[in-house]
Amino acid sequence: MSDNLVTLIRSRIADPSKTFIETGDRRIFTYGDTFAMAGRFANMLVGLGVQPGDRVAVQVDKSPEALILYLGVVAAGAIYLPLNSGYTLAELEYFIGDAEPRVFVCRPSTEKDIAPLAARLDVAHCLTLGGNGDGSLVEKAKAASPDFTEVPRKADDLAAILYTSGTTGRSKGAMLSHRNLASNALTLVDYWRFTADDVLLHALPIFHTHGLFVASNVILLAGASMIFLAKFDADEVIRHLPRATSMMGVPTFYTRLLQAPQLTKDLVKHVRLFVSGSAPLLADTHKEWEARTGHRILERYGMTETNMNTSNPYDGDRVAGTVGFPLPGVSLRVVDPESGKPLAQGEIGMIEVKGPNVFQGYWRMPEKTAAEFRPDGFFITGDLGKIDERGYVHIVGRGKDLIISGGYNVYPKEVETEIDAMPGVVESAVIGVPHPDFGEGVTAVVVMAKDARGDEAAMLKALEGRLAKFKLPKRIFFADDLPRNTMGKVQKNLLRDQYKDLYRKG
Ligand code: MCA
Ligand code: AMP
Repeated sequence: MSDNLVTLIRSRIADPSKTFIETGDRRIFTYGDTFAMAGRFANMLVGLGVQPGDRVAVQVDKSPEALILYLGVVAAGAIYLPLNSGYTLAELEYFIGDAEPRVFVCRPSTEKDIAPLAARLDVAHCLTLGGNGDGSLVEKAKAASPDFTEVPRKADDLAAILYTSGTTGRSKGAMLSHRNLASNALTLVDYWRFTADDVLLHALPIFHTHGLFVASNVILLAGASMIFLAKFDADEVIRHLPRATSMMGVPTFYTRLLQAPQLTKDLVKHVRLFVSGSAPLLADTHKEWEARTGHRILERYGMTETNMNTSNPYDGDRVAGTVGFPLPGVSLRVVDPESGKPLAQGEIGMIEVKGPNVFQGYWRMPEKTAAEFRPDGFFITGDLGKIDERGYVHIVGRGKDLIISGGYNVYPKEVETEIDAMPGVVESAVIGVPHPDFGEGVTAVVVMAKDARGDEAAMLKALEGRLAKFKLPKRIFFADDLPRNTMGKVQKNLLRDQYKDLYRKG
């Protein structure tokens, strides 16, 4: 029997006339339309020579067609490789070189830059897909048959690769199998009680785990519907909330919506579930949301490498400031980061997880993969936490040098490397400090050479072509030196403390 994820999805859809996606401007895609379009994409890709295991890289704007392309790629037995639409050409060069995709799908507007890059890096085909479903991909697919039988896949075969930034600066491709995706989404359908009657308000990007696997796979496996917005816009979300039964978002969604006077109990009376994740949700936001809407946000915890690990309960107490219990089938422990020895309940240590959700390793990086697993198969998350007396998991910090800004991860090393390469720069430290909108604001402290002068605006401009916008420091400061401990290591905690009120309102 085949374990192709798309075969599983198809087996759960009873009524092809049921709406899968409705866009903000009321374009409707039924499940029948969806499978027909996915079939055309799959046939076309096979016609282009795409073989099982080949990578199909995609950097496009959010649209129903883009999500259906994911199904087409996976149905064809290929590996779907979505890329943040904000990545610059310099960033793309690395991803293409590392993943060696056979096909690259880009926006019509970026084709003139990406097509030559793709050709230089031996990508066989560069196609386009626009936010309105325009472009050469859809044009070519029109000639293909909608009927396609999914290419048989084994449970451990890869369905997707998602790049996560690396602590050393180089991004790592997390390899996710059909089983990884199917098992986690099926668990979430049950745990969060999704049924075909649900309507999810989907305002997340679809190039990361949250919007692609958590939100979309859950809806597909429940045979439910979604209102699919091109991006998060508080007014648009408020316009559509009355028809939704659920929404998933990063904390910034919730803090922004709380600023809207229209957010009332009445507006959300149809909603049964609000989920938050990807970054810590402040307990204050949780409380304020309950006071305004009557809903306790359900917070869960996941990673690109593991999909979802824990969740607050659907029925029991959703405790603010915790990420709930390990999901069924997921083993979670807290250990001493150095020795790997399990710690007593209540003690703070490294969170490690094991289960069918945990990825297959980093693409072409066997040493990095080996370094992040214990011999008994537990994956070392890099998150610090504890388990309380009721079994709730608390995330109390990060062992890894990571900033999470509006739900996007930024590894300081990557930004520091770019800054350090600039003329006159001796060294830099990039930190995250509290930010009212993004949770953490990327901030750089730079030491210039004696005869050089630091210019914040010029540096930011120079970084723009190199790094995606969400990675850019919101501010750059100059200092005579960086604080170091006796081992010579930069004490980022002191810098974080020094700049902690930088973005505070008032
Ligand atoms: C946009 N900007 C940002 C961010 N987003 N800067 C820092 N952090 C960000 N996240 C920049 C824009 O380029 C712009 O720059 C300026 O900030 C203001 O943009 P704005 O219009 O306010 O932004 P937006 O377009 O409204 O986006 C904010 C957002 C978005 C809606 C919070 O970032 C978003 O959708 N985030 C969700 C990320 C996500 O899905 N994460 C899940 C990863 P300028 O003014 O210079 O043009 S998966 C994951 O983490 C794990 C697995 C998990 O557990 O889920
Ligand atoms: P990513 O690499 O984009 O997959 O981000 C995964 C990281 O996001 C985790 O390792 C955590 O540090 C963080 N994260 C995800 N969900 C939560 C949450 N609910 N609370 C705190 N941190 C979270």
